[in-house]
Amino acid sequence: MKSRFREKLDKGQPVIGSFVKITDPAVVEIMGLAGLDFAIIDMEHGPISFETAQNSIRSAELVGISPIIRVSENDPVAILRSLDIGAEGVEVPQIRNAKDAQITASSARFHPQGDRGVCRYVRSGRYSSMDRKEYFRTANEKVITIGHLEGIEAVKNLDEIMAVDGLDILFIGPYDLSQSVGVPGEVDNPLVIKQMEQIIESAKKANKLIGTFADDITSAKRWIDAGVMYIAVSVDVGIFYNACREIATSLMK
Ligand code: 3PY
Ligand code: MG
Repeated sequence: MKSRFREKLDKGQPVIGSFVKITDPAVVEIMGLAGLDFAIIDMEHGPISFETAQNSIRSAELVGISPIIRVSENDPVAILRSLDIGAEGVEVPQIRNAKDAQITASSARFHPQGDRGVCRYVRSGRYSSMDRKEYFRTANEKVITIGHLEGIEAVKNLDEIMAVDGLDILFIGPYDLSQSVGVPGEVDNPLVIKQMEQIIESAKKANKLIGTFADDITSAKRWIDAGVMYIAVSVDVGIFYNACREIATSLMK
């Protein structure tokens, strides 16, 4: 069965989610109950381990939100472990060239599309209770691969990265990109915006799906209008901080 995430993208509708750094699986569950399409369980930044991520994936499945793991680096083992514990997709930092993109694409799929390490005694293979052929076939069909373009090298090599089959979504990381153009953290700086707009235009011409991160709803709307189809809006800790801050500033003299 297709996830809501897949159905929306197939219909040409953008998918909306957020990053998760809090270790309690309730956070992903709440995001699902609120109607978000995906949760990116962040193992690049923050304290989340595979053991914790596995429980967050279980809670994602309870409420129909797609669990994506952002791995710490473009490492085939990190990618296969994320998929083995049940993530629907992997999001990989710092894709710089076609070789990086190829590593991500093939590490996430079994033969003949890739060389993902093979074990069916894991959660994604229902601990060996699933029919073998069915497991290897459906795993390749379902998986979503997302590669971060977040440095000038990636921008220079955009055409060769886009030519790699099997990288489903190209995700612009505005924060790392801002550092790469010399203005760390200034995600609204025209230097960053220009790079982002150029990547989006080239990707649209090549019929590639684009994703990005937005700090808030206003910025998310801007990128959706520009054609971004996978948009991560803020981070659990930031959302919680803003809500607490609003209570404090609204009610305290
Ligand atoms: C970045 O902006 O660099 C990211 O990785 C996502 O926010
Ligand atoms: Mg980044």
